[in-house]
Amino acid sequence: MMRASSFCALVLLSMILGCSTVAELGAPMRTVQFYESLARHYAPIIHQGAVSEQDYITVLDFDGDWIGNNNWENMPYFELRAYVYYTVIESKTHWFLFYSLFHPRDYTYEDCAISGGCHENDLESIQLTVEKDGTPFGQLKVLETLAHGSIYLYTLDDTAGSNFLKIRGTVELDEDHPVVYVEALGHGIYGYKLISRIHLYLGGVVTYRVGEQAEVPESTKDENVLYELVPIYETLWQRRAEMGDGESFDKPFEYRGRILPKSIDGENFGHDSANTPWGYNQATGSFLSRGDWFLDPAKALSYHATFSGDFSQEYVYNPYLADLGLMGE
Ligand SMILES: [Ca+2]
Ligand SMILES: [Ca+2]
Ligand SMILES: [Ca+2]
Ligand SMILES: [Ca+2]
Repeated sequence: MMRASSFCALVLLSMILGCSTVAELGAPMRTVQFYESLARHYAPIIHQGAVSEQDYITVLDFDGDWIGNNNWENMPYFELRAYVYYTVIESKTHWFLFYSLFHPRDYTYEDCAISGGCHENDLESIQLTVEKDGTPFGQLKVLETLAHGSIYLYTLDDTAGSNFLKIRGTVELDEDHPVVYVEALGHGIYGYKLISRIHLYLGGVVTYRVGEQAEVPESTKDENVLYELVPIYETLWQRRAEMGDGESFDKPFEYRGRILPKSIDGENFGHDSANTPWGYNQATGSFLSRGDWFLDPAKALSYHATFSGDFSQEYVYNPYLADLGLMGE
């Protein structure tokens, strides 16, 4: 995987070669490094329900290729090293930190051949909204977690409130790291502890924390596994044009006149069933559209929640809208 040091070297090389880089989009090197340290500062502590190794988090290319539809088959033959995808987008008043958890399989306790509930690849995500208050890492205001068809909203105090989404609870923090709970099997993410029959009687919990290396859990009860952060912009986003059976992604959709894949390519027990980070359609109501949660988070959060104080929808740094030619539109 590409580490921060090699990423910075790549940015530097790209600048020398005159390629389009994040540096040209108004983010000098120190800013890219800052965004990584911000993402690390708030990186979630993940309590992952685990019935089997199929519940371990990893990267889309865990099997050494970027083909989506061989991941179900390859899962048993490769180490499931722990990674969490992330990105940071900045408005005039807030930072939006998006983290995605990937599993090669979404499965059921019953046999997948008869349950009808399984599919190849699985990506569930969270988003943090952090107010820029003049301190180095600002103030966390809101945690949102994705679980299947819904987005759940959690706050810290009354400086953020409900809007399209109801408040589901208070963000649980360990220092500045929000604590999240991920289901075994289907991998929905919640901000509160899950009580499920399967967790209690059949499985364990793997606890993941951000670190400098990507570890493999020793068992489904491993309480101390480190994960490495992987930038979405440098990995998944760069492959967004690779769509179709046998590619990384599939299911094109139109986002403000641009074509993007809404799914990771897959075919076991259902076609192209896992979303891309920019392909979610949950909690859109009558105001948002598919993709806004990731691509235009200031718009999405202004609809999902309310915030005391200024909440700007003007971006200082949004390389995704910039790449799509949609900044300022
Ligand atoms: Ca693959
Ligand atoms: Ca397959
Ligand atoms: Ca899932
Ligand atoms: Ca497909």
